[in-house]
Amino acid sequence: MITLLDYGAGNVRSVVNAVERLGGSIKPVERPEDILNAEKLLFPGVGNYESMIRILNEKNYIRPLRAYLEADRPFFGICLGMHALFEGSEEDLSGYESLGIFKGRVDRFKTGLSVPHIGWNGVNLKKDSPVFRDVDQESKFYFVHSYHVVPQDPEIVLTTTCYDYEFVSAVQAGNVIGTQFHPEKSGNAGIKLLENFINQTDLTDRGRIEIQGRGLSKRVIACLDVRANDRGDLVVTKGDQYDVREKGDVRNLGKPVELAKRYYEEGADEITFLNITGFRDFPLKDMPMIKVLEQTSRNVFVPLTIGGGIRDYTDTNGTRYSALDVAARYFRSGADKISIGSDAVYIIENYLKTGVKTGESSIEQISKVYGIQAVVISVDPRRVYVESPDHAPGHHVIATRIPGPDNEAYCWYQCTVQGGRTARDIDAVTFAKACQDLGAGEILLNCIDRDGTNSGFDIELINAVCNAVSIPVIASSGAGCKEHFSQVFEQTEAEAGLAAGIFHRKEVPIQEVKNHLVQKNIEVRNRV
Ligand code: 1PR
Repeated sequence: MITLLDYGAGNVRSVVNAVERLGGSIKPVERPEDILNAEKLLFPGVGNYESMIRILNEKNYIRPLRAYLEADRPFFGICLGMHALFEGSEEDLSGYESLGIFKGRVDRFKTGLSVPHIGWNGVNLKKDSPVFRDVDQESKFYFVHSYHVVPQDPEIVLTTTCYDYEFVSAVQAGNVIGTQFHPEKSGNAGIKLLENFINQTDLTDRGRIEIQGRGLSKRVIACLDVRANDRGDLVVTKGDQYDVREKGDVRNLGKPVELAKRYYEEGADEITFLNITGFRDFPLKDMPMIKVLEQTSRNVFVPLTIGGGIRDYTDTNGTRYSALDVAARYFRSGADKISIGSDAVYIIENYLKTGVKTGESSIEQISKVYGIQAVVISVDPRRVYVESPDHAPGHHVIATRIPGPDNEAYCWYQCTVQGGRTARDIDAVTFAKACQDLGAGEILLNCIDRDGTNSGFDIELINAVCNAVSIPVIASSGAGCKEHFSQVFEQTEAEAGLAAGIFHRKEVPIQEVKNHLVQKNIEVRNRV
């Protein structure tokens, strides 16, 4: 029996699914005494340290948790669940009592690389631990965090990982284990770690060893645009420059849950669902995407992003739902990240007018509770050609190598909303910078001109946005062959390449993309 410490802001569904897939059974902590009665305690932590430590104090969990840990009882903390073992975090200004089991603190990354550190990275094993038994040393694990632990005692370091510098990515002292990465989202390697924790009776490490891992991988993401067709069936569709209809019908490329499982098994590093009519339907009405997430997260153990319709709503009865309510429902159903599209454009337009961070926007509210790493902004820009930069005052204009219809040598990228239907007077570079300001963790950079064309990613657009932000950028739209992925990773700082059509139409298997990237010496996660 595994006792699960869920403080209400973690994506515990994936952890539950992983443990149940291993034949384990889960009992949630409901009262402080459940902690001391636990045989083995699993603490998945996602989001914001301050919220987590406040909730642990409010629920009177700190003392029983400290007693359990000081008795060296079997414990596995994930991400924030590991941070909680230390004396405090730079992320926490509240001054709430922390567990202080390990001497040391939690610091924000000090690096010129993108923060949060999102993606698949290797680990350097420092101790021979039963937890890593039969785990392929070439394995990569999924990280999504802006802070990392800084232990005072080197003896507790179980693994380190390299991201600009070597940071501690897992700790172990006796039966107390913590990992920065998410084993429940790290494919078979992660599942094996959890299996070792569940099945081993004696977890204590066997002393020092030295095994070197490899660096952060570029991510290959499969994207499923989802909507109801004219008969009301939920299908995976695909636009051609956002037009999803073919001979009058909504293109039907398959069922969301089945396709997502296939892509996971083919080696996709993440799966993104976009509910493309979300801007007009109320996602919690008949909750189509909720069921898709619940079913998908039972068999897919890599990060799931859900977008479409993340905004405030008032339903037909006049009941108001905030974007945070919608996001919370998605997180509880198995999502790891949410993606905000149209609402983000409206938010940024207001923010740029006033320069004031109200704390009320969906971007700020969701990142405050779930952490910036859980908030993706999906932007849908299109090229607007101009004779000179003077013809686009207030916009970020680039000199383009792809001249316009009237041979214009300049262009800017205009943001759109409602699935590209309405253009807004704001450019994608200015927009992306402001989104980062408000707490977005990642930019999903679509491109209407390239969407569905198989003509390759818009390298100029991606470079313009990557040069403007320090958070990860996902290149999207236009992938037509495996070479388009090596091109975008060689010519831009994009940390991920996303595609839809070539995967749905089975033109290029994901594994073929990865094998090609390996041949081009581009770091990828090649063991699923
Ligand atoms: O505005 O918060 O409700 O979010 C709506 C979301 O749905 C946005 O993220 C928007 O990008 C997306 N969306 C809305 N309408 C469409 C459409 O196609 N009619 N999809 C749409 C946009 C972008 C990617 C696509 C890549 C790769 N699709 O999902 O998969 O461009 O395509 P490719 O590899 O086939 O070229 P809100």
